Amino acid sequence: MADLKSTFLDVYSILKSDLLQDPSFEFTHESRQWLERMLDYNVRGGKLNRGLSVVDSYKLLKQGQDLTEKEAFLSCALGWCIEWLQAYFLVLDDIMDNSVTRRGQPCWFRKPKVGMIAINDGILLRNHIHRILKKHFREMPYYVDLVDLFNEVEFQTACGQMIDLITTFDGEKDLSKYSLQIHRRIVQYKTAYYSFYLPVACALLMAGENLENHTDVKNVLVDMGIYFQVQDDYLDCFADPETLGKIGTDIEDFKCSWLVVKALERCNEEQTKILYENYGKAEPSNVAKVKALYKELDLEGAFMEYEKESYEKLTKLIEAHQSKAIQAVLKSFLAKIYKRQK
Ligand code: DMA
Ligand code: MG
Ligand code: MG
Ligand code: MG
Repeated sequence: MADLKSTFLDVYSILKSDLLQDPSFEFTHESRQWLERMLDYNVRGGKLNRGLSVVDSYKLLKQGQDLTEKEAFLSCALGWCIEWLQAYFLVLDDIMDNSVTRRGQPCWFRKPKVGMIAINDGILLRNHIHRILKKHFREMPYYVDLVDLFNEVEFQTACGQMIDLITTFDGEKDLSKYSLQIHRRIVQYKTAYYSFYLPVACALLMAGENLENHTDVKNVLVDMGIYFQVQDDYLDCFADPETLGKIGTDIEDFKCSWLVVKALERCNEEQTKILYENYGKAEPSNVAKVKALYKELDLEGAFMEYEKESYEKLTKLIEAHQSKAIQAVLKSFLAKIYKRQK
């Protein structure tokens, strides 16, 4: 594992240096320096779960056979494309969510010399994915499918972000429109496809598979992604920001979070009033009242119950799959996120 991570990081250096020498642009010292700093700040610093999953999944699909040097490089490069996609979405998400920290440091747009330049940096990160794909995968038989996959998943994620944002900012703040169905739709699109389906789909394409034959795998991964975002919503309020690397803003932002939906289900009349009066306000005293109510309603208990049920449901779905290799891929994913603290 330590070995895999160091190979993975070596590939980052290669991809970065390609991008810093991209012949389609005449870099100056200054622009190259900006780009390098931006990449190191936004792409390299995460848990790398999504990226490493491509390599892990590809290995499992090859059933323990050793990867050739080229296969190892390509699976890492695809993993990094997902990390680039994630960096692109996060840089912009933090602006839209008015967030403060990410991965234990200030959000990129909060850096004094960055500000709204971060928007264009996000666009550049997005472009880099296709620079990398073109440079390293152009000759591969699955190139077109790969480009199409990244485009599809990016589209779905952007639509998920759209419904996250318009649900939040749709005129008057009205909690009564929030429900589990709406929540599910938001998180399916904004998180599940790019975080869970995409890494496995990349590995499947590399292994020569046709994605149309794997809709069952996709369905399990989408369910897993929904569970992952419920964890994200839970941790936003209940995790220690130090461990999580980010300070939660869902209460302030009036987000349709799993927690507020569950709270609405459990509130009596008086508690509902407290929630309506305090949810979606930036003042610490309002936020504290919402958090106190969440405790009172035992949302920690509700979440633990949900977590257990999801785990059991997902395990059953995985064990029903006909291929042992794919079962192994899916199980390793689930093991990585079950009861995660960050
Ligand atoms: C994130 O949703 C989704 C994308 C596509 C970045 P979020 O705003 O809950 O994420 P975070 O809690 O990391 O800001
Ligand atoms: Mg956010
Ligand atoms: Mg967001
Ligand atoms: Mg969140």
